[in-house]
Amino acid sequence: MSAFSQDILELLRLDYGVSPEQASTVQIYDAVSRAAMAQARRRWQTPARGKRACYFSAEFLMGRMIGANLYNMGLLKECASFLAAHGLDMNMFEEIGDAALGNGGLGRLAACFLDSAATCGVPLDGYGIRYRYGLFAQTFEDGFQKEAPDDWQRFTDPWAVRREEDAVLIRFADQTVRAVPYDSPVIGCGENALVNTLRLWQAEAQRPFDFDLFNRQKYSAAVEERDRAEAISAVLYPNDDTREGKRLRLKQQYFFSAASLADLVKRYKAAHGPDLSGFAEAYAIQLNDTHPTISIPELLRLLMEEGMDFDAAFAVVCRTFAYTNHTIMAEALEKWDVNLFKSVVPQLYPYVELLENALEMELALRRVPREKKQNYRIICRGQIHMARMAIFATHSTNGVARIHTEIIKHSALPEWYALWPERFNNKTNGITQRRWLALCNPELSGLITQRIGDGWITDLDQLKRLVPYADDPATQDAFLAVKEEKKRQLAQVIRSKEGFRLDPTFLYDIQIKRLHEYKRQFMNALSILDLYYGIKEGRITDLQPTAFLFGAKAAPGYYRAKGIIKLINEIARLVDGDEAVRGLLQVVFVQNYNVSYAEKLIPAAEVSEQISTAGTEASGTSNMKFMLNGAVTLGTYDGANIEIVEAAGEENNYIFGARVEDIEKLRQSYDPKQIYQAEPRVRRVMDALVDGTLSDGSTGVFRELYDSILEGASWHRPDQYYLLLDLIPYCETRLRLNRDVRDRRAFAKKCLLNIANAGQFSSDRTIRQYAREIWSV
Ligand code: CRA
Repeated sequence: MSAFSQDILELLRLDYGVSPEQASTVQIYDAVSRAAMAQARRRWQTPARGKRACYFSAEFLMGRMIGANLYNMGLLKECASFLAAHGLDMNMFEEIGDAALGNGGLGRLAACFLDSAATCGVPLDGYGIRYRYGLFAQTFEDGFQKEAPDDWQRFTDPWAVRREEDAVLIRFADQTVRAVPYDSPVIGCGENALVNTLRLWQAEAQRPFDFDLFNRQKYSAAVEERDRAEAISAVLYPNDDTREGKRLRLKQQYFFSAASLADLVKRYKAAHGPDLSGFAEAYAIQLNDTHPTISIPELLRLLMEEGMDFDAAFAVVCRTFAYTNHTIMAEALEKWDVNLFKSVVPQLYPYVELLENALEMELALRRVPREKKQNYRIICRGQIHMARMAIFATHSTNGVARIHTEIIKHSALPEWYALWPERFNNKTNGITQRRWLALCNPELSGLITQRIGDGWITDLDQLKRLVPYADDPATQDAFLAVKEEKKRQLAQVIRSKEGFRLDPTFLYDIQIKRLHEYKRQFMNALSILDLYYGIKEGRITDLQPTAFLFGAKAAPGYYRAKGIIKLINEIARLVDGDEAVRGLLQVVFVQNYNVSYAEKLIPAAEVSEQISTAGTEASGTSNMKFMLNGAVTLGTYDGANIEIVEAAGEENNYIFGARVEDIEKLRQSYDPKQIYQAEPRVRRVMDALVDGTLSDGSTGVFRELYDSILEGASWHRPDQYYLLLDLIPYCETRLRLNRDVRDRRAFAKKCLLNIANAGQFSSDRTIRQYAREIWSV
C-alpha cells in the first residue's frame, strides 16, 4: 500500500476512530484531503530569494478543491483506487460544498490565475478574506429565489492551515482587530509546477471574552468585542458589477489590504533589513478591481512612517502596484464618501490628500485646463474615486478583453489615457484547462489525448493539432458520442437535484452566469416565448427539440433580477404544462448554480448563450469554458466573444445583433415602443407579461419588467440594454442554428474547430502575460 493510502487509513483511525467502510463522507473527505496536504507540505516553502507577485482580491471563487488538488498532484487515480477497494467512489465528494468566496467571473478568474501561476512556475500568492459565509445558497419557492447562508466550513477546511504566528493587528477608528491568516497551498500541475500560497485573513477580537463583564452577569456585553470583530469577515457581499457603499464593506477592504501589506513589509524587512526603498523589486501587487485599492494610501503610510519622503514613497507605490479594471458599468465604479472614509480609517485620509495634491501638481505640469480637471480629481464633490486613485498611483491599468480595453481607453476613461497612454494595456482573461476540461470532462479529454497526446494539459495551444480531425468522420462521431454521454449525465444530475426530467436527446442550450439586466437573460426568456408561440401558431414546424437551461443567482436586493428568475420559472411551467410543445421544448432553471454545477453543465452544452448588450460585458469567461468543451457560441459582438469567433471562425459560431458602434449611433433616438408597435411577434411576447398569460404571484414584478422596457424609470431610459432592438435577430439566428444542427457531422465539425482554437484562452497564457509585461517576475 502507498504512503498516501496508509495516511488516509491512519487519519481515519486516529482522528475519527473509524474504518473507511464506517466513515461518513465528510470524514473521508477530511482524511483524504489531509493525507494529500501532508505530501503537498513537503514542497510548500516560500523561497527566500527572487521577486514575488501578489494577487490582492476580495474574492477567490475556488469551488471544490479536492478534485483539482488531487489531479494536479497526480493522486487522483490512486485516490479512486483506494476508495474502490473500500466499495466507495470519487462521486461521493459531490456532497462536499464549494468554497464560494466570490460572486462570479472576477472571483473565479482569481482562482484560475492561481492554478495557472503555480503550474507555469510563476511565484504568485493570493491574498484575500476568509469569509465565514460564502455566497448565499439559493432555492426556489414557487419560482421565487430564496436565500440561505452558506456555511461552507461545516465540511471542515482541511486545505487550510491557521498561522497564528503571522497574525497582525488592524486599526480602525472604532476598533482594533486581529487578522489571522489561513494558508492554503496552491499546487501546480506538471513539470514546472510550484506550490504557491493562498492566504486568507480572518477577523478576530484581541480579547474575545471579557471576564469582568461576565462576572457582572453582562453576558452579551462580555462577547460584544468578539462579535464586532468577527463581523468584519463574516459575509461576502453578494454583488458583482455593482458597488456597495457600506461601512462594513470599506472595513473589509481595509482589513485585508492592511493585513496583507503588513505581512509583506514584515517579510521584506526580515530578508532585506529596515530600508524599504527596494520594496518594489521584491513584490509586485496586482489589484483585482478597485476593491483592494485602499492598499495604495496604506502602503504610502507605511513607507512614510518609516521615514521616507513623499516622492520616494510614491515612486515605490507606483512601481509596486498594478490595477485591473473589470467593468465600465457606472454602478460598479467604487467611490467612498469622504466622511464615511474618515470615520472608518482616519489615519489614511491625510495620505489620500497627499495623493490628490500630487495629482494636482502633475495636472498643472501637463497644463490640463481647469475645466477638465474635474475628470481627474481623486477627491471630488465629497467622494473619493477609487478607480482614479488606482490609475494615478500604479504603473499599469489593464482591461480584461480587447474590446474592453479599447472602451476604457477611448470612451470610459479617455482623459486618463490621453495623459498616461503607456500605462494602459490589455490582458484578455483565460480559464484553467485543468479544471475546465481535464477534470470536468474526462470523456472529451480522453478523446483529445487519444488523437494528439496529453501535452495540452499544460500547453493548451497544442489543441491546434486537432484541426485536421475536424473533418474526420470518425472523430466527429466520437465527439458526438461524448457529448451525448455528458448530456445523459447532466440529465441525471438535474433529475436528482431539481426533480426535473430533462430529455437527453434534445439540443442543450445553456445560459449560466450571474443574473443581471445587461446580460439579458430576460431577452433569452422572450425569445423562448417567441419560439413557443411560433410553434403554437404553426409558424415554426420543424424545430429540433431544444432544452433551454438557466443557472444564475440574483443579488438579494436586486428586485428586477429576482423578477427575471420568477419569469423564467413561469415560462418553464407554461411550456411544461402545454401538450402542444411537448417533445419540442423544455425549460429549466437550476437552483444554486455554482462552480460545481458549472462543471456538470458546461460539458453537456451544445449552445453557449453569450448575449450581453454590446459594450457591457467586459470579457466573460464562461464563453471560453463552453468553447473548450465544444459548444458553439450564440452571442453578440461583446467582450471576449469577439476574440473567440476571431479564433474559431465566425462561420463556426452564431453572432447577431447591434455592435458597439451601432448602439452609439442609435443611443439618442432609440425608441423601443416603435419596435413594439411595428413587430407583432415582439408585442405578443411582451404582452404575455401583463395579459394574464404568466403569473407573478400578484407581486407586480412582471409589470415592472414590462415597464422597464417600454417606459423606463426615473434612473434610466426605456430598454436601456436594447433587448427589443436585438430580439428578432436573436430569434432568427437561433432558428438558423437550430436548422444547422440537423446535419450532425457538420455541427460536430464546428464544435471541434472551436475546441481546436481554444488554446489562447488558457489562463496559462494570461498569467504569463501578466508575469512578463506587468510584474517582471
Ligand atoms: N462580473 C465582468 O463583468 C469578467 C469578469 C472577470 C466581471 C466579466 O465580464 O469576465 O469580471 N466584472 O474579469 C466585475 O466583477 C466588478 O466587476 C464580473 O465578474
